[in-house]
Amino acid sequence: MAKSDVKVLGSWPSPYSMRARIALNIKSVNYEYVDERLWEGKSEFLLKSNPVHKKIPVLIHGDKPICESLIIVQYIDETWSSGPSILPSDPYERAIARFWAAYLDEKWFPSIKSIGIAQEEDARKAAIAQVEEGLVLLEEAFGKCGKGKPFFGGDQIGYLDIAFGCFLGWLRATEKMSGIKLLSESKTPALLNWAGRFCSDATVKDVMPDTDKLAAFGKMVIAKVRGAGAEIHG
Ligand SMILES: N[C@@H](CCC(=O)N[C@@H](CS)C(=O)NCC(=O)O)C(=O)O
Repeated sequence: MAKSDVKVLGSWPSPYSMRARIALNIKSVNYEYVDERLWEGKSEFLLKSNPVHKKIPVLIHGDKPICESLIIVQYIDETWSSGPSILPSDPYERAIARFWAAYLDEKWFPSIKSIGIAQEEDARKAAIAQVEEGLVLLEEAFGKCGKGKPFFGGDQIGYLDIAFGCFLGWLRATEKMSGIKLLSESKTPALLNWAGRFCSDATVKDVMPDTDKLAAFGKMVIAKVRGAGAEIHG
Protein backbone atom coordinates (compact mmCIF):
# COMPACT_ATOMS: atom_id res chain seq x y z
CA MET A 1 0.00 0.00 0.00
CA ALA A 2 1.35 3.42 -0.95
CA LYS A 3 2.36 5.70 1.90
CA SER A 4 -0.51 8.17 1.40
CA ASP A 5 -3.10 5.38 1.66
CA VAL A 6 -2.67 5.33 5.44
CA LYS A 7 -2.90 8.58 7.37
CA VAL A 8 -3.06 9.37 11.05
CA LEU A 9 -4.73 12.59 11.98
CA GLY A 10 -3.28 13.38 15.40
CA SER A 11 -1.83 16.05 17.63
CA TRP A 12 1.63 15.93 19.17
CA PRO A 13 0.63 16.23 22.87
CA SER A 14 -2.19 13.68 22.51
CA PRO A 15 -1.63 10.35 24.24
CA TYR A 16 -4.44 8.84 22.15
CA SER A 17 -2.73 9.75 18.86
CA MET A 18 0.33 7.81 19.98
CA ARG A 19 -1.71 4.64 20.23
CA ALA A 20 -2.46 4.61 16.51
CA ARG A 21 1.14 5.46 15.60
CA ILE A 22 2.69 2.78 17.85
CA ALA A 23 0.30 0.14 16.48
CA LEU A 24 1.26 1.07 12.89
CA ASN A 25 4.95 0.98 13.84
CA ILE A 26 4.54 -2.49 15.34
CA LYS A 27 3.04 -3.66 12.03
CA SER A 28 5.73 -1.79 10.03
CA VAL A 29 3.06 0.09 8.08
CA ASN A 30 4.18 3.33 6.42
CA TYR A 31 1.81 6.18 7.09
CA GLU A 32 1.49 9.90 6.72
CA TYR A 33 1.13 11.78 9.98
CA VAL A 34 -1.02 14.93 9.88
CA ASP A 35 -0.64 17.09 13.00
CA GLU A 36 -3.72 19.04 14.11
CA ARG A 37 -3.18 22.14 16.23
CA LEU A 38 -6.39 21.65 18.18
CA TRP A 39 -5.86 24.67 20.38
CA GLU A 40 -5.98 26.87 17.26
CA GLY A 41 -9.22 25.27 15.98
CA LYS A 42 -10.23 22.11 14.17
CA SER A 43 -9.53 21.53 10.49
CA GLU A 44 -12.21 20.75 7.92
CA PHE A 45 -10.41 17.44 7.39
CA LEU A 46 -10.91 16.49 11.07
CA LEU A 47 -14.55 17.63 11.16
CA LYS A 48 -15.27 15.64 8.00
CA SER A 49 -13.38 12.56 9.22
CA ASN A 50 -14.85 12.42 12.74
CA PRO A 51 -18.18 14.28 12.56
CA VAL A 52 -19.54 12.53 15.68
CA HIS A 53 -16.87 13.28 18.30
CA LYS A 54 -14.72 15.79 16.33
CA LYS A 55 -11.67 14.39 18.12
CA ILE A 56 -8.29 13.06 17.13
CA PRO A 57 -6.94 10.52 16.46
CA VAL A 58 -8.50 9.42 13.21
CA LEU A 59 -6.93 6.71 11.09
CA ILE A 60 -7.66 7.15 7.39
CA HIS A 61 -7.20 3.90 5.47
CA GLY A 62 -7.71 4.57 1.77
CA ASP A 63 -10.83 6.71 1.98
CA LYS A 64 -12.19 5.09 5.18
CA PRO A 65 -11.93 7.01 8.48
CA ILE A 66 -11.70 5.01 11.72
CA CYS A 67 -12.15 6.88 15.02
CA GLU A 68 -11.44 6.21 18.71
CA SER A 69 -7.88 5.20 19.56
CA LEU A 70 -8.54 1.75 21.02
CA ILE A 71 -10.82 0.85 18.10
CA ILE A 72 -8.07 2.07 15.76
CA VAL A 73 -5.50 -0.18 17.47
CA GLN A 74 -7.82 -3.17 17.10
CA TYR A 75 -8.51 -2.29 13.44
CA ILE A 76 -4.77 -2.12 12.75
CA ASP A 77 -4.22 -5.47 14.44
CA GLU A 78 -6.94 -7.13 12.38
CA THR A 79 -6.09 -5.43 9.08
CA TRP A 80 -2.32 -6.08 9.09
CA SER A 81 -2.72 -9.50 10.67
CA SER A 82 0.53 -10.89 9.25
CA GLY A 83 2.59 -8.54 11.48
CA PRO A 84 3.20 -9.15 15.20
CA SER A 85 -0.08 -9.58 17.12
CA ILE A 86 -1.14 -6.68 19.31
CA LEU A 87 -4.15 -8.17 21.13
CA PRO A 88 -3.66 -11.41 23.07
CA SER A 89 -4.83 -14.51 21.18
CA ASP A 90 -6.49 -15.99 24.27
CA PRO A 91 -10.09 -14.66 24.74
CA TYR A 92 -9.75 -14.32 28.52
CA GLU A 93 -6.44 -12.46 28.24
CA ARG A 94 -8.03 -10.24 25.59
CA ALA A 95 -10.93 -9.47 27.92
CA ILE A 96 -8.54 -8.61 30.78
CA ALA A 97 -6.44 -6.35 28.54
CA ARG A 98 -9.62 -4.54 27.40
CA PHE A 99 -10.81 -4.26 31.01
CA TRP A 100 -7.62 -2.47 32.09
CA ALA A 101 -7.60 -0.28 28.99
CA ALA A 102 -11.13 0.89 29.85
CA TYR A 103 -10.07 1.49 33.46
CA LEU A 104 -7.14 3.62 32.29
CA ASP A 105 -9.31 5.77 30.02
CA GLU A 106 -12.33 6.09 32.29
CA LYS A 107 -10.74 6.36 35.74
CA TRP A 108 -7.00 6.57 35.92
CA PHE A 109 -6.07 9.17 33.29
CA PRO A 110 -8.88 11.56 34.36
CA SER A 111 -7.30 11.52 37.86
CA ILE A 112 -3.92 12.49 36.37
CA LYS A 113 -5.60 15.43 34.66
CA SER A 114 -7.21 16.40 37.99
CA ILE A 115 -3.79 16.69 39.65
CA GLY A 116 -2.98 19.55 37.30
CA ILE A 117 -6.36 21.23 37.25
CA ALA A 118 -7.19 21.03 41.00
CA GLN A 119 -7.29 24.48 42.55
CA GLU A 120 -7.64 23.36 46.19
CA GLU A 121 -4.92 21.42 47.98
CA ASP A 122 -7.43 18.80 49.23
CA ALA A 123 -8.63 18.08 45.68
CA ARG A 124 -5.03 17.84 44.47
CA LYS A 125 -4.12 15.39 47.23
CA ALA A 126 -7.22 13.28 46.53
CA ALA A 127 -6.31 13.11 42.83
CA ILE A 128 -2.71 12.09 43.65
CA ALA A 129 -4.03 9.36 45.97
CA GLN A 130 -6.34 8.04 43.22
CA VAL A 131 -3.49 7.92 40.71
CA GLU A 132 -1.23 6.13 43.20
CA GLU A 133 -3.94 3.60 44.13
CA GLY A 134 -4.45 2.93 40.43
CA LEU A 135 -0.73 2.40 39.91
CA VAL A 136 -0.64 -0.21 42.68
CA LEU A 137 -3.51 -2.05 40.94
CA LEU A 138 -1.70 -1.78 37.61
CA GLU A 139 1.53 -3.08 39.17
CA GLU A 140 -0.39 -6.18 40.23
CA ALA A 141 -2.01 -6.47 36.79
CA PHE A 142 1.44 -6.27 35.20
CA GLY A 143 2.54 -9.34 37.19
CA LYS A 144 -0.54 -11.27 36.10
CA CYS A 145 -0.67 -10.19 32.45
CA GLY A 146 3.07 -10.15 31.78
CA LYS A 147 3.80 -13.39 33.68
CA GLY A 148 7.40 -12.34 34.32
CA LYS A 149 7.98 -11.12 30.75
CA PRO A 150 9.09 -7.57 29.88
CA PHE A 151 5.67 -6.24 28.75
CA PHE A 152 1.98 -6.62 29.62
CA GLY A 153 1.75 -8.30 26.23
CA GLY A 154 4.64 -10.71 26.95
CA ASP A 155 7.91 -10.49 25.03
CA GLN A 156 6.66 -7.60 22.91
CA ILE A 157 4.53 -4.52 23.31
CA GLY A 158 0.84 -5.46 23.14
CA TYR A 159 -2.59 -3.84 23.48
CA LEU A 160 -2.41 -2.95 27.17
CA ASP A 161 1.18 -1.70 26.84
CA ILE A 162 -0.06 0.70 24.17
CA ALA A 163 -3.19 1.68 26.12
CA PHE A 164 -1.18 2.48 29.27
CA GLY A 165 2.19 3.45 27.83
CA CYS A 166 0.75 6.31 25.79
CA PHE A 167 0.05 8.08 29.11
CA LEU A 168 3.66 7.91 30.32
CA GLY A 169 4.55 11.25 28.73
CA TRP A 170 1.79 12.99 30.69
CA LEU A 171 2.63 11.01 33.83
CA ARG A 172 6.23 12.26 33.63
CA ALA A 173 5.13 15.80 32.78
CA THR A 174 2.73 15.75 35.77
CA GLU A 175 5.57 14.57 38.02
CA LYS A 176 7.66 17.44 36.75
CA MET A 177 4.97 20.13 37.02
CA SER A 178 3.85 19.03 40.49
CA GLY A 179 7.20 18.03 42.00
CA ILE A 180 5.89 14.56 42.94
CA LYS A 181 6.94 11.00 42.13
CA LEU A 182 4.13 8.79 40.90
CA LEU A 183 6.11 5.79 39.65
CA SER A 184 8.65 4.74 42.26
CA GLU A 185 11.15 2.01 43.06
CA SER A 186 9.48 1.49 46.44
CA LYS A 187 5.79 1.27 45.42
CA THR A 188 5.76 0.29 41.75
CA PRO A 189 9.17 -1.20 40.87
CA ALA A 190 7.92 -3.41 38.04
CA LEU A 191 6.02 -0.56 36.37
CA LEU A 192 9.00 1.76 36.74
CA ASN A 193 11.18 -0.70 34.80
CA TRP A 194 8.41 -1.41 32.32
CA ALA A 195 8.03 2.35 31.65
CA GLY A 196 11.74 2.64 30.81
CA ARG A 197 11.56 -0.35 28.45
CA PHE A 198 8.38 0.92 26.80
CA CYS A 199 9.67 4.43 26.14
CA SER A 200 12.96 3.20 24.65
CA ASP A 201 11.31 0.63 22.36
CA ALA A 202 11.94 1.25 18.66
CA THR A 203 8.19 1.44 17.97
CA VAL A 204 7.67 4.12 20.63
CA LYS A 205 10.70 6.35 21.10
CA ASP A 206 10.14 8.56 18.06
CA VAL A 207 6.47 9.20 18.86
CA MET A 208 6.78 9.78 22.64
CA PRO A 209 6.74 13.57 23.25
CA ASP A 210 9.55 15.18 25.22
CA THR A 211 8.65 15.58 28.92
CA ASP A 212 9.77 19.23 29.18
CA LYS A 213 7.82 20.20 26.06
CA LEU A 214 4.71 18.44 27.41
CA ALA A 215 5.12 20.09 30.82
CA ALA A 216 5.36 23.54 29.20
CA PHE A 217 2.26 22.77 27.11
CA GLY A 218 0.50 21.38 30.22
CA LYS A 219 1.11 24.61 32.14
CA MET A 220 -0.37 26.62 29.29
CA VAL A 221 -3.48 24.36 29.08
CA ILE A 222 -3.99 24.33 32.87
CA ALA A 223 -3.86 28.13 33.00
CA LYS A 224 -6.45 28.27 30.22
CA VAL A 225 -8.71 25.64 31.82
CA ARG A 226 -8.56 27.32 35.24
CA GLY A 227 -9.42 30.59 33.59
CA ALA A 228 -12.30 29.20 31.56
CA GLY A 229 -13.54 26.47 33.94
CA ALA A 230 -13.54 24.16 30.91
CA GLU A 231 -12.09 20.74 30.10
CA ILE A 232 -8.57 19.95 28.92
CA HIS A 233 -8.33 19.26 25.21
CA GLY A 234 -4.82 17.79 25.21
N1 LIG B 1 -11.74 8.40 23.51
C1 LIG B 1 -10.99 9.11 22.52
C2 LIG B 1 -10.34 10.31 23.17
C3 LIG B 1 -9.66 11.20 22.14
C4 LIG B 1 -9.43 12.61 22.68
O1 LIG B 1 -9.82 12.96 23.80
N2 LIG B 1 -8.77 13.44 21.86
C5 LIG B 1 -8.56 14.81 22.25
C6 LIG B 1 -7.09 15.15 22.13
S1 LIG B 1 -6.11 14.27 23.28
C7 LIG B 1 -9.35 15.71 21.30
O2 LIG B 1 -9.41 15.50 20.11
N3 LIG B 1 -9.94 16.75 21.86
C8 LIG B 1 -10.69 17.71 21.14
C9 LIG B 1 -12.05 17.96 21.74
O3 LIG B 1 -12.33 17.39 22.82
O4 LIG B 1 -12.82 18.70 21.18
C10 LIG B 1 -9.96 8.18 21.91
O5 LIG B 1 -9.53 7.24 22.59
O6 LIG B 1 -9.61 8.37 20.74
